[in-house]
Amino acid sequence: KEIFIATRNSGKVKEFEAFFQERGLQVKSLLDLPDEIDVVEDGKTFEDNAIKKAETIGKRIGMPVLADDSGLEVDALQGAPGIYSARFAGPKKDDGENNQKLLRELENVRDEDRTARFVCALAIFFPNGKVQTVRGTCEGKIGYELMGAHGFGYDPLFKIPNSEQTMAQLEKHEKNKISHRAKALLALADHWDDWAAT
Ligand code: ITT
Repeated sequence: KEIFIATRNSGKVKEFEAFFQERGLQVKSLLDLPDEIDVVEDGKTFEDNAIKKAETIGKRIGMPVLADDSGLEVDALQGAPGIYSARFAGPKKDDGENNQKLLRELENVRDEDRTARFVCALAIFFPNGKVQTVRGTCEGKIGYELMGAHGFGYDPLFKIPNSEQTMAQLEKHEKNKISHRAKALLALADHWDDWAAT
């Protein structure tokens, strides 16, 4: 059995694989499809964008599709970069440039004011047209330097509460116990039987 994830982000794909393989499902994603299907992420919330990705791809391929819209909310930046996390430093910029921009913006912010959270909204599209969403969050603080080589995105700057470690210093299976994505996936698993039956 397969589950299709409407993402091109290989960091996300690896985390979904860890979750679904344990449950006997094989993960397919946009990275496995040759043609370029473009989804414009112009929603106002993580949920809006996740729904748009799941629906657009789901209607094309006619099977259940899961989509993830996620990002980092930094309190000292009034919730930025938020839904713009992937393109914080600009449309063609990479994770490294996004992290450098975040460090610059927080240059004069002291440790106690560097609180932040990761947010993950998942949308699941069913071939009967129904869409459902769940959300998971993970609280932390933005560090002063990049630490760790695991994970992706802002993980090397995201310090876990009551720990000296960043998310990128955790092994994948450890991140997958505490992350925003893991929490959203557990919420999805709670609802799955009900939603799949309707
Ligand atoms: P898809 O739309 O194809 O799924 P994307 O990378 O564009 O890929 P988003 O629009 O949801 O996905 O942007 C999410 C960004 O938020 C991502 O590029 C990271 O910079 C950041 N992010 C999300 N989850 C993260 C995590 O677990 N660890 C670190 N950064 C994360």
